[in-house]
Amino acid sequence: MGPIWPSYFIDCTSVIFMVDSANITQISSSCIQLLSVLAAEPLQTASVLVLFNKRDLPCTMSLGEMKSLFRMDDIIASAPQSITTLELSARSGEGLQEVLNWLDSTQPD
Ligand SMILES: Nc1nc2c(ncn2[C@@H]2O[C@H](COP(=O)(O)OP(=O)(O)OP(=O)(O)O)[C@@H](O)[C@H]2O)c(=O)[nH]1
Ligand SMILES: [Mg+2]
Repeated sequence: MGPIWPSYFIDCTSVIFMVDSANITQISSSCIQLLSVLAAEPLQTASVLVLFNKRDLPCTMSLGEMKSLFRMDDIIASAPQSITTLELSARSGEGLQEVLNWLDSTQPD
């Protein structure tokens, strides 16, 4: 669905970019998609959450390994946006509270 994402960028103040961390074969394309989202003109001042999902499944890499494959430190250092990374299991709900806290913190008072 990546090609139609830009139709939703206008007036967008927060972005949650969800990565399927159980799908190793999609990691490089996911990283490229993330870079194109971060480069989009309407999103230059958005708050961005990169969310590594499906952390309940076995055989997934550690969050540190995922972030290293994404070159997340370089991305955070060079992107104009404020970027947060969190891990989640949408199935078990583990990590969900941190996501809600992040969402709450990005809303204007
Ligand atoms: N184990 C687990 N399954 C999840 C989690 N989040 C979503 N799913 C399941 O993942 C399936 C949806 O596939 P996704 O890969 O998330 O969705 P998608 O990328 O739009 O679909 P594909 O193109 O098939 O990959 C559903 O069966 C969900 O129940 C999670 O945190 N843990
Ligand atoms: Mg998928």
